[in-house]
Amino acid sequence: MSWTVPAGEEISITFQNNGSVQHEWAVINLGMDLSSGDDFTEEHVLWEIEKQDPGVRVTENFTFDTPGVYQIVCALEGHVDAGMIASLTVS
Ligand SMILES: [Cu+2]
Repeated sequence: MSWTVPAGEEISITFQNNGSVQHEWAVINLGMDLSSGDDFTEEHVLWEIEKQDPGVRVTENFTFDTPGVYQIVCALEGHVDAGMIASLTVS
């Protein structure tokens, strides 16, 4: 999955957890891409919608100042390795 958003403009991101366990939506800093969940530390995170319970829908706003391709992950244990990894292009 991938998304594209403009740099320098506040955007709204709506996160809805349709799963049966908690999930999150974390934006990884440019140049710090993860290859597996084992690599993850909080220092990797530029910004995140923190973990949410099943059925929860939240909307938060954020402004990406720097163009680039950002990795998006759910960094809960085992979730990156289960395929919860995506990309967000800021242009
Ligand atoms: Cu997850």
